[in-house]
Amino acid sequence: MIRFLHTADLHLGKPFGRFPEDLRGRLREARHASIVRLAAAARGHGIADILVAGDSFDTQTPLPATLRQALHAMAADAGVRWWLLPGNHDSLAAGDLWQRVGRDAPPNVRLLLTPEPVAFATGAVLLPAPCTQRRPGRDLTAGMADAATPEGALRIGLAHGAVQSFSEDGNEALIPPDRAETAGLAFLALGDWHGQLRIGARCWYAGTPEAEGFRHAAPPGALVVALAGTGPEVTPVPTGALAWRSLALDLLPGDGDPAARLPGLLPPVASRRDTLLRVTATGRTGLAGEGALVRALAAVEHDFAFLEVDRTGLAVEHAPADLEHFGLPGTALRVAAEALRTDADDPSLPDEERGAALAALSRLHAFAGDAA
Ligand SMILES: [Mn+2]
Repeated sequence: MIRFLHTADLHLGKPFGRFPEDLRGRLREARHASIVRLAAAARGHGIADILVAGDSFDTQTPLPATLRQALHAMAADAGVRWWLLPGNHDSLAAGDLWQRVGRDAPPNVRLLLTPEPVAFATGAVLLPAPCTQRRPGRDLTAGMADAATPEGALRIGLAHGAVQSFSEDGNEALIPPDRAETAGLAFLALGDWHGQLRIGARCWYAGTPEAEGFRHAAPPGALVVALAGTGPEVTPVPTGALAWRSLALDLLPGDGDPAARLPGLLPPVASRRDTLLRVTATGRTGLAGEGALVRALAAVEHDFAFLEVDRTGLAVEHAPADLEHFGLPGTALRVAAEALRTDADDPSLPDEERGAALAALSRLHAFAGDAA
């Protein structure tokens, strides 16, 4: 039986510019370490071949250290063979990149730089469709149907690109979702989509081996593909070192202290250093509830590799009784709070100003709580 590990979109050297400086280094390092984790996953399943369906590198001009250290990591386990396909980020237009890889690659790294069939194993042939440039503008898998392979050989396609367009005008560059069937492929290993996705029984996106956002629900990993007589058996195996978790917190006024629910929802303390967490608070709450939530999140913020709180869907309401919180009438805090409350309620003011007044009132509420 033919078995291999299908991965894609390692994006080695990705800068992760939207994250804080020190976290960027950890995210880049995790991408590099995914080489070791993929090799270990292959080993663990008794697999000798790893197919990378494009975008091994994030740019056409990776730093020399990114490139050399990646090749050294691949060389570390000589019992595993790596098959690298140029994707849209590291297309054949990056001539210098592929020249450097060709010069420095260890014997267990094979490059798929031409759309010619390549002997893969006894009875199996690879049909690579390397990206010629960032936007090739045509379906590079079109030639797979006509590719001549030995009688009875299993045909395994590798390609990088979209099967579905979200733009209105038709896109001729799309890979047809039934390409595996129309080209007589036992399996079509795709890259480009960064989440793990099954297109058909014989066609999958592997997704990135390490997550890069909160978007994809499936845990990042690679696919163990076994080509049996009845069709491929595809088994996802997790490879992510860092966990990206989303936490939804829906608040209702009068549901007591919403912050009290938080500890039960957070991941275990020991895993937090390797967790990036996004908390999305929605619903409605009072000033006290909001303040308690802000304090509860601030108390755990530094446990995590990253904590992002989205409160745009949370409506904060204030009540007359809230004013008691700011001290006696006539005192400085109380006067400031009353002025902000008046502005927050003033229908003649633009929404933006009313929102700013409410936000300031809520900050002042938290401050008064700390000062008390
Ligand atoms: Mn990609």
